[in-house]
Amino acid sequence: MAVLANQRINAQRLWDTLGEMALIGPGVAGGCNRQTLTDADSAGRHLFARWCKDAGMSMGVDTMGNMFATRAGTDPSALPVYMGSHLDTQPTGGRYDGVLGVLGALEVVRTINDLGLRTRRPIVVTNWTNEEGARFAPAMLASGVFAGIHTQDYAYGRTDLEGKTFGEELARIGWMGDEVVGARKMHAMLELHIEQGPILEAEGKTIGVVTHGQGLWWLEITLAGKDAHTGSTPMNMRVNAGLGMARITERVHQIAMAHQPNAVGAVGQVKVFPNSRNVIPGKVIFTVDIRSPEQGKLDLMRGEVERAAHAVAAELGLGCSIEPVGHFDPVTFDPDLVKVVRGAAERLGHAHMDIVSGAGHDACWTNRVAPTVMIMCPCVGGLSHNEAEEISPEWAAAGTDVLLHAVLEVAEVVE
Ligand code: HGY
Ligand code: MN
Ligand code: MN
Repeated sequence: MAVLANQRINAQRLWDTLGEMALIGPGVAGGCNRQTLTDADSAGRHLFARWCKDAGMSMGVDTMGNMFATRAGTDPSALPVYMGSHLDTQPTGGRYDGVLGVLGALEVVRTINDLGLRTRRPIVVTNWTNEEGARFAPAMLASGVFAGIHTQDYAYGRTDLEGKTFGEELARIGWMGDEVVGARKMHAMLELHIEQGPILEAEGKTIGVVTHGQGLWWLEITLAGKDAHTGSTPMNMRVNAGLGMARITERVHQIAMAHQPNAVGAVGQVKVFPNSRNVIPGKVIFTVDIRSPEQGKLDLMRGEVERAAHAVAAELGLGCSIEPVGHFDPVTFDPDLVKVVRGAAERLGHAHMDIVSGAGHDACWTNRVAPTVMIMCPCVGGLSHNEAEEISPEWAAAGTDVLLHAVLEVAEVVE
C-alpha cells in the first residue's frame, strides 16, 4: 500500500491534545493526579468523549466504565480492531503513562479521517477504567473484568483508603454504562505506551516492539502487634508491627536481588496504625510488589517472601496474615501482531528493538481474549509514576505513527 508508506500523524495536534488533557487533574509538580473514579477522572472522560464525537465516532460504555469509541468500517460484521490504554493516573503520576495510548489512538483516527481512508474492520479507541490500581487494587481491574479474570461483583466491592467502594464511586461520577462488560469481541488489541523504564533511551531506540510482559504478585501483609508508649515501654516488652514491616521490606529487596537479572521487588503502600509519633505501631498493613518475566522465578519469589514474612513475625511475636491482592502471570503477546508492529517501525525508519514490558498494562489482560500487542516509546531517564515523567514530542509521534501503520494494516484499508 505505497500510498500509506509515508503517511504520518499530526504530531502537533497530538502534542496539543496531550497538553490539554494534562490540565485536568493536575498534580503539584507538573504531572497529574487524575485518580480513577474521581471528579477529575470524570472530567477527563467527558473531554475524551467530546473529542471522539468530534472525530465522528460513536461511544459505548460498559458496566465497568470502560469507554469504547467506534469508527465504522465498511464491513459492520467484521470484528473490530481495538487500540487504547488508560486515562487514570497515579496520585503523583505523569502526563503520558496510559494517556499517550488513549490519545495516540484518537490521533490515529483523526489522521485516518484527514486521509479520507476507509477500513474494512471497524476501529475502536478504548479507555480502560482503573488501570493503575492506586486507589482501588488490583491494577488493570476493569480490563481484568472484561477478560473474565475478576467478577464484576468483586470489582464493585473493592474499597479505597476511605472505605468507598468502586461500584459506588463509578455510579457517583455517572460513568457506569449499560453495555455488558466483556460482551464485546475483538479481532485485535494494540496498546501504545511509554516504556516506563530506561532501556529504549539507553539503547538509542525510538520504538519498543513488546514481545512479552513480566508477571506480578501484589501481596498485602497485615502484621498485628501491640500499641504502646514509645517512651516508657522497655525495648524487650515491645510487640512492634512497624519493626516487622521494616524487616520484611528489607527481605523483599534481598529476595529480588538474589534473583537478578529479571526480578524486582518493593513495598509501595504502607498503612501504619495508629500512625502517631509516640505510639509503637500495633498494626501495619502493607503491599509487596514482586515481578519477573520468568514464571518459575516469580513463583519462587512469592514463596520466599511469604516464608520471610512469617519468620520475621514469629521473631517479633507478631500476628501475620497475607492476602494476594493482585496477580498476573508473565505474558507472551501475539507473534503475528508483533511482526506487524516491527514491520511498521522498519517501514517508518525508526530504530527499534524487541522488549519485555516491566510494567503491567491492560494489554496483559486483553491478551487473554484476543490477539494483543504493545508498542512502546522511550521516556526520559526511564522515569514514570513520578510527576517529572517526560517524553519528547518526537517519541510520541513516532510511537503513534507506528500505531497508525499497524492499525491500518490489521483493519485492512479499502481501496
Ligand atoms: O503497576 C503497573 O505496572 C501499572 O503501572 N499499573
Ligand atoms: Mn500505564
Ligand atoms: Mn502506571
